[in-house]
Amino acid sequence: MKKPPSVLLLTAMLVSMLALPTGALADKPRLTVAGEADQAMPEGYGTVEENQWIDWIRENGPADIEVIAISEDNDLERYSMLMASGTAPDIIYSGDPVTMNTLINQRLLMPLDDVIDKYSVEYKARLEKYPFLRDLGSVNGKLYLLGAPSPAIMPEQVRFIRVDWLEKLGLSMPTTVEEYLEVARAFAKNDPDGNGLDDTYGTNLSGKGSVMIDWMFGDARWFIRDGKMVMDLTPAMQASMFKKALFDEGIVDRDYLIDNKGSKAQQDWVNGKLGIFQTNRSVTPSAFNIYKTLMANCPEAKVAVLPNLKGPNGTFSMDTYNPIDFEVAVNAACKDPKLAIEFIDFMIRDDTQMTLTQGIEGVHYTLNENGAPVAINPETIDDEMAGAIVFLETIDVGDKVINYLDPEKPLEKSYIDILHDVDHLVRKDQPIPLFTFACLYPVMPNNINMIYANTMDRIDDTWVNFIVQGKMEDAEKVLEQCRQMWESANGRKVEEWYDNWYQANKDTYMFTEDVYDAFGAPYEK
Ligand SMILES: [Ca+2]
Repeated sequence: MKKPPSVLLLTAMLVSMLALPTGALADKPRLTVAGEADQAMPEGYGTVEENQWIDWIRENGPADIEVIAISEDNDLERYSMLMASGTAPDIIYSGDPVTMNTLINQRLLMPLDDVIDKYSVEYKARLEKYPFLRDLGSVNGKLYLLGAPSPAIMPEQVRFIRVDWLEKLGLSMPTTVEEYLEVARAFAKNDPDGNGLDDTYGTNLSGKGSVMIDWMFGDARWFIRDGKMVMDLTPAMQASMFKKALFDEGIVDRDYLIDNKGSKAQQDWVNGKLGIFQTNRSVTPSAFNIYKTLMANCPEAKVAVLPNLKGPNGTFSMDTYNPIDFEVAVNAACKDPKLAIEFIDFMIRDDTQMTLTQGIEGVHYTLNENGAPVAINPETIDDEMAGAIVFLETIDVGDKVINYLDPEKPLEKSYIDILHDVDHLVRKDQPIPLFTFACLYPVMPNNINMIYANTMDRIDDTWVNFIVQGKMEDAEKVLEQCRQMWESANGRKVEEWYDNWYQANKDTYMFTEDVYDAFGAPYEK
């Protein structure tokens, strides 16, 4: 039995309370660190603030840390409150760029250029390797935000298709959005599973289905055209007409709006009742489990990856994992910036990240012949790792899954082949439809964002209404309504702000093409 580190910690705390700092831990300076309040801690594994991994960080890192749990939902509010009372953590964590930018504008975060220059080893090396991290993490020429780049742009979303159904119905693999509709229609109507019942769906609008269709029609809303940033609502109409056809003809489950997470669609897929599954579960271990379940239920199934489809506005890469995340900063009130950056350096070291994501070698995992960690107790590993603080992690999701699979086993080999095809969904010759990757979108000031977010919500609702209860021939009329909504909500102001931003940044910003250049698509490596 491994001795729980918390006993060691308790001893150390007692020792320090008695003012007899003899252990190494008691000598370490204190640092407060934001933790994720939202993670559910399994019983018996401590809390977000106190658990075996926090103890491990205290023992192995440069600081005696105290974790302050912050919920993602209202983190700006909470940080503002804590900062006002001088009790906010030294290390700030947020996945929300609006939170980070607001704190920067209120001068509540620390510029880190000098601190990194003087004291950092690891993050300094990261900045040298990825110089764009400095530009993108800076506001008004000062570096505030620390980021993690991925080794490549990794595809996240995918369309799986039942090739055995194509064969049975004498159809070929769709290559355009029109062919996609035809095939999905046949999958829903022509009894591809041969049981004589009308019990199959062509594809799914639930879960990621709806946004994946927007994407397929290039509905990016913002477009760079003739040297200007412009808003265009037309692709949303094209996508909505396509969705309406799927809905009206019963090619999709008409209850898609209540299957928000797509779990019903996933059930249909693994039960052999869905022909084209639009999902973001492609390269993670859970995706392989879904595949395994389908193959157990329907051993005759043959699954392939649907290539990117040509639509009226082009052919686009599938949506990806964020190639860069900026999620860590230092509180302007931090009294020991040197310690803060040393702590961050410790946290981003490869060996630290390995421990905090996979556990301790020999206890939680062993390495397979690819050098990939394999959990010793797969059933309990998630519980074991709960509460570990992991940030600025550089991950290569796809490779990781491939490394878990054994090419000697036919089922796993077939998923390795599928993963290779998934890699081809992200490609420079078919760039994503956005002018830059979503994680790099400029943050609008509050008053502008308010107009934008509220109006877009209303426009989205209008299209949903059109899909479920409108008339197809009214599509142009609905588009005109949406345009008027945008006009009367003062949308011009948003367009003005966006174009000003574009004119000021067009020569230096990282646009879609630059991201492809910097990271490369996975199969181009
Ligand atoms: Ca059937």
